[in-house]
Amino acid sequence: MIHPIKIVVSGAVGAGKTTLIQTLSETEVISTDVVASEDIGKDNTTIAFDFGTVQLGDDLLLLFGTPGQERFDFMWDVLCQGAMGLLLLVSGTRPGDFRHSRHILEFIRTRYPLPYLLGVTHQDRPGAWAPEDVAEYFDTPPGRVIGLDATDPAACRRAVSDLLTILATPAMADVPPVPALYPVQPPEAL
Ligand SMILES: Nc1nc2c(ncn2[C@@H]2O[C@H](COP(=O)(O)OP(=O)(O)O)[C@@H](O)[C@H]2O)c(=O)[nH]1
Ligand SMILES: [Mg+2]
Repeated sequence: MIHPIKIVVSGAVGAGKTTLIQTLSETEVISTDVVASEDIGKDNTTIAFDFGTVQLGDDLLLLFGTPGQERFDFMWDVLCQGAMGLLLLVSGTRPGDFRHSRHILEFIRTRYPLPYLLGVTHQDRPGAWAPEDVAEYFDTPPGRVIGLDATDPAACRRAVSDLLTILATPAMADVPPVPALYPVQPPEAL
């Protein structure tokens, strides 16, 4: 029996969301990348979502990647509806984005308290932050953080499989949202 499980892949621009979905997907990725209209440090940006699928054992994962730019944050709400888990990607080579990444995690989890895993990408690059150090920055247990190279299929499969383990472990799935750094609007204000 196949169980489709919707997973949201989020994170700041350049974290590796599109790359991870392209690396993992066994079906042709639906992508909404366009040429960036402003300088965001790379040529293309995702404006609505990326969508791919991957089968892991009995589970069919539906992967929805969010846009990274804040001006598209209305899409985060749309994409989180019906989701069962959140994979938040953070580039280990862009510590300047950690604060914004933490804000994204809070923004999503105050509206949708989804079980989550932090994926620290670019682990194949010299000087990348180690997952344990990012866990400390996010004030989150080390078991909720994994390091990966988003271009490596085995590493990406390990990340989503760890997230599935978290979903299946009630004690981990129920962790409260990370403490807020910013005041966040209550859901009824949306
Ligand atoms: N070496 C390496 N490059 C990566 C990794 N993740 C993403 N990239 C590259 O970083 C750039 C931004 O990735 P992208 O998937 O577009 O980021 P997004 O904005 O989160 O969708 C692309 O050139 C990717 O090929 C990684 O883990 N290792
Ligand atoms: Mg993208």
